[in-house]
Amino acid sequence: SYQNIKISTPKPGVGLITLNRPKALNALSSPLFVELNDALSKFDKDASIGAMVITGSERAFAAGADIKEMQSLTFSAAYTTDFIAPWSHLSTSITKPVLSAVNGYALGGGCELAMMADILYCSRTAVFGQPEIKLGTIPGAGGSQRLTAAIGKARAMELVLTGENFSGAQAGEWGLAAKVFETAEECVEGALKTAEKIATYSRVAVKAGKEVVNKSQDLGVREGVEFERRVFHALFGSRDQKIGMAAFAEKKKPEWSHE
Ligand code: CO8
Repeated sequence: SYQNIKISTPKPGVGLITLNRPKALNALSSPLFVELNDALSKFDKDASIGAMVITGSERAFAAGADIKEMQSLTFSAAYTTDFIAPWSHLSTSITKPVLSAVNGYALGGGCELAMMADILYCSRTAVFGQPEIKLGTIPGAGGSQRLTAAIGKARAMELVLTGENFSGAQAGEWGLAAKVFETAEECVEGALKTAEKIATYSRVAVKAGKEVVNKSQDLGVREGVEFERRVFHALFGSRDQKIGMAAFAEKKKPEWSHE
């Protein structure tokens, strides 16, 4: 029933969301975000799903927030309706791992959406950038913060202030992308395979793993290590820790309870 995205489950335990506004290079309009958030929540709640992948087309992951929608927006309307709020759903409410498989343009809000994912994969020829400066504005969905955390202040500042693009190959060299692929097809397949692998593990441990790594972005090292220790200790209360360690000792494959 979605108009702007497609969803499928192409591998066991994996939910795939494909952005699908080809005529607008997957520009991220408000209606698209309503659908994306709905699909993310449904997969997040679905016990058969262990991880998700967001992708676009070979030409565009997403060419940004929908400029035509924002063109006439006023400060008061943006402020009172909290215009950007729906964009936070992925990073604040989704607890299962999300991968982005980026091919073609990932500009502005498209780059920001890709960076909200827990793991970013791309093809060598993907085109990333934060070109908002050319529109008389700045990144508004976390781009300045996540890009800086991923590639360092020097490069991020240069990119945000010049609006210059960078390639998928550079994203890999700079540590923004975890893996870089030759073709779009390989990129999506690679993301699906990783998602499938993650989906085979204990949901409890995977959720905890995502949580502790993400906390490292907000906390200092000392507090982060303390947080990790608390979560690590807490996992001795899970059934899956007993199952996993018993299976190792007995040289068997663990059958996770997800409890
Ligand atoms: N918004 C709306 N429509 C878009 C967008 C966009 N971001 N990008 C492309 N389109 C549309 C074009 O208008 C065009 O439509 P039409 O056929 O009706 O004229 C169609 O998609 C195809 O695009 P082009 O003809 O321009 O295709 P080209 O291959 O010539 O160029 C580019 C591709 C280089 C990607 C070019 O389309 C472009 O520069 N797009 C805009 C990139 C950009 O500036 N993105 C940043 C947008 S601002 C932003 O994302 C701010 C995020 C902050 C948070 C937002 C909160 C809501």
